[in-house]
Formats: sequence, C-alpha cells, structure tokens
Amino acid sequence: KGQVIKCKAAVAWEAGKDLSIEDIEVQPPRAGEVRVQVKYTGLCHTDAYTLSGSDPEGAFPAILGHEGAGIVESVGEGVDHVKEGDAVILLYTAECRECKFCKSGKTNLCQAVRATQGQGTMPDKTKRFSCKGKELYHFMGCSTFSQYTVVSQYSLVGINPKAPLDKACLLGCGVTTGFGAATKTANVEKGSNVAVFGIGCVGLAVIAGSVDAKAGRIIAVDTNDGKKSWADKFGATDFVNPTKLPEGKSIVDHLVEMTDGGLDYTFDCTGNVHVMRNALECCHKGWGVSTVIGVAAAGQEIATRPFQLVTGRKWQGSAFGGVKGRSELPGLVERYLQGTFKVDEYITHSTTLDKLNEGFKYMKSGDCVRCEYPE
Ligand code: NAD
Ligand code: DAO
Ligand code: ZN
Ligand code: ZN
Repeated sequence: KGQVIKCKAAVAWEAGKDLSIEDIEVQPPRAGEVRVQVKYTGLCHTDAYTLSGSDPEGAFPAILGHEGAGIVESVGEGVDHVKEGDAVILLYTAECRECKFCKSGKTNLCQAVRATQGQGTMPDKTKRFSCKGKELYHFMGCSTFSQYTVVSQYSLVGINPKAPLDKACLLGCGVTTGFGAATKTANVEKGSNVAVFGIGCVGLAVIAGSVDAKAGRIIAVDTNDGKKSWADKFGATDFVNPTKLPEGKSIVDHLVEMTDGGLDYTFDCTGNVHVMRNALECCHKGWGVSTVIGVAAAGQEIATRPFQLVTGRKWQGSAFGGVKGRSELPGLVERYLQGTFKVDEYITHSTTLDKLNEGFKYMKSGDCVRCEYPE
C-alpha cells in the first residue's frame, strides 16, 4: 500500500506483434483512483482489434484487456464507494453519477473519464505503468492484462464477494452487452419475434436476454453451422445459415416470410455493415426496431433506403447494453448467484497470463466463445 508494486503483465509493445510477458511496475493510486489486483480477465475482439493496429485510438506500448474482475488492493484519497479487499468488476463504460450524461437518465455513456480513457491515460493525463524504464499506456480505462492495474474510481463497481471472479469477469463486456441490448436498449416485449445476427458471446447474450423477456420466436442467424447447437442451448427457437438459402433467396426475404411480415426486434452482433442493413430491412413495417451492437472496422459506413425508416422501421445502437455499471451490475451478479442469469455457459477455453497469446488464437479460431485466464 502506497508503494510501487512489481508484478507480471502482458505488454503490447507495438501493433501487430504478440503480447510479451514482462515484469512491470505499477504506481500507487492517486486521488480518485483505485489499485486493483486483477484475478481474472476475459479476452474480447476489441483487444485483438487494438493489438492489430486497426484501432485509431490505440496507443503503444500499452497494457490491453478490459473484461476483468479482481480485488481492491488500495484506494487513493477521496474514494468512498469501494475499499481495500472489496471484490470488483472493472468498467470500460464508467459511471460518475455527476456528469450531464449520467444525470440525463437517457444514456449509460458517462463522459467523466472518456477523453483521457481514449488517450490511454488516467484522468490527470499521466500513467501508472512502466516497464524497462518506459511508461506504458492504459487501455479502455481498465488494462486487465496485468496482475495489478490502476483505474478511476468511476471505472469499477463493488460486487457480492460470494461471486466467483472467474465468471464475474465476463460481466465486464460481452455478456452484459448482449443481455442489456435486448432487455434495456431494445426492451424486447413478451411474445415478440426476434432475430439475432452473429452468434458469438454477444449474440448468445442477446438470445439469453430475449428469453428473459419472454420473446415468442428467437431466430439465430450465423454463417457458421457450428453455432446452431450454441443458439439452441441458450434458447433460440430457430437457426438460419444465410449462406445456405435456396438459390436466389435473400436472407431478408427468408426472414420476412418466416415471420409473416418481419421481425419486431433484430440485433447485429457481427460488426459487418452489410449484415446491419439486412438486420434493419427484415424488421416489420411500421414498428420493427434494429439495434446495432457490432463494432465495424474503422471507416466503414452503413446504408439503406430512407424509405425503410419512413415506413416505420427504427435503427439504433447500444454500447455495453445500455447498462450503467455501478448502478446495475451488482443486480446482475445477484441474479447470477440466484441461478436466474447464465454466465458459466459462455466459457469455452481457459488459459493463464503467460499463455495469453494462445488465448487470442482460440478466440480467432471461430469456435471459441470466450476465454479467461487465472493469474
Ligand atoms: P464473435 O466473433 O464471437 O461472434 C461473431 C459471430 O458472427 C460469429 O459466430 C460469426 O460466425 C458470425 N458472423 C460473421 N459474419 C456473419 C454474417 N455475414 N452473417 C451472420 N453471422 C456472421 O464476436 P462477439 O465477441 O460475440 O462480438 C460481436 C460484436 O460485438 C463484435 O463486433 C464486437 O466488437 C461487438 N461488441 C460490441 C460491444 C458494444 O458495447 N456495442 C461490446 C462488445 C462487443
Ligand atoms: O464515446 O462515450 C463514448 C463511449 C464509447 C464506448 C463504446 C463502446 C462500444 C464498443 C466497445 C467494444 C467492445 C469492448
Ligand atoms: Zn469487449
Ligand atoms: Zn458520468
């Protein structure tokens, strides 16, 4: 406490290179900051995207990772909502409760630490990590690929200490994102028809959220047939592979026929802008709502005929499922502990910090849904 901690971390020295396991120094937390011993982290495509060099906000050298859970090691001056020893989930979507966004009641996109988070620093514009005499950038306000990290007090939430952290870490991104997109952003109603494009962790969580909302029909759409059994397990009622439709039949026509005029709610969980268009256009005339969750590559644009909107379809997006981390994640953790909210079921692979690069390979291989690592 109050001292520099020496520990292991996976350092991203430059874009396009594997992570390298290094001994690093982690400074103590300053005012308004918290130092966390990271116990588990998930791997997410955003980490791979930034490491690849495609992320315009990516700064190197850095410590990546944003889906983490751990224990508070120490707190800086003025931090009053968590204390040493608390179990926490880290939040890349912060919640300060004081900014215009937090107070609006209309969004979860707190802006308190947004600018510096994008620049890879702490809110006071300095960094807490160093390795071999060089400072390392922070990532998404979390930097979970390290045994210890320092974050803003707005970028973490205390949770029930009974929650196993190897599972709870997944609430830091994918699971919450999909579940919240269905239950909060779209607010799927009982009996409605839903189509989910892209059945990775996020798409599965949209299915889980739609089941929770008692949707009538839940159609899973994926180009990989291997995803059918996953969709079934999470409660989808149908599976469609858009590459295996009868000659000349589009996925939009097919889905509209299946549902007597179109879907009430659709979700893009692929990040592919052509899929986003299809997801909008298979919505029911007059009221269908399509929610974009997937993150497209830099520079990509979406297109449709405006008449699609004029005739009552709505296009919207969702970040972190519209969930306010500090206010709402503890409740999801309670539901998990009570057995009414799936988390364990998403995990396909586990690895350790020293083998984190292998974890990235699993994630890219296609079959893997999510990967975690004990440190
Ligand atoms: P994933 O790679 O595990 O899953 C994507 C799925 O889409 C795969 O099963 C793949 O086979 C399928 N797919 C690819 N092309 C397709 C097509 N043309 N038609 C139908 N299916 C297709 O990814 P994930 O971890 O589930 O993440 C999904 C997306 O959500 C990513 O773009 C990710 O960046 C984004 N994301 C967004 C947020 C947010 O807050 N908005 C948060 C986390 C992740
Ligand atoms: O600009 O206020 C903001 C927040 C932008 C965050 C959007 C998050 C959605 C994408 C995250 C990718 C997966 C971690
Ligand atoms: Zn993520
Ligand atoms: Zn705020």
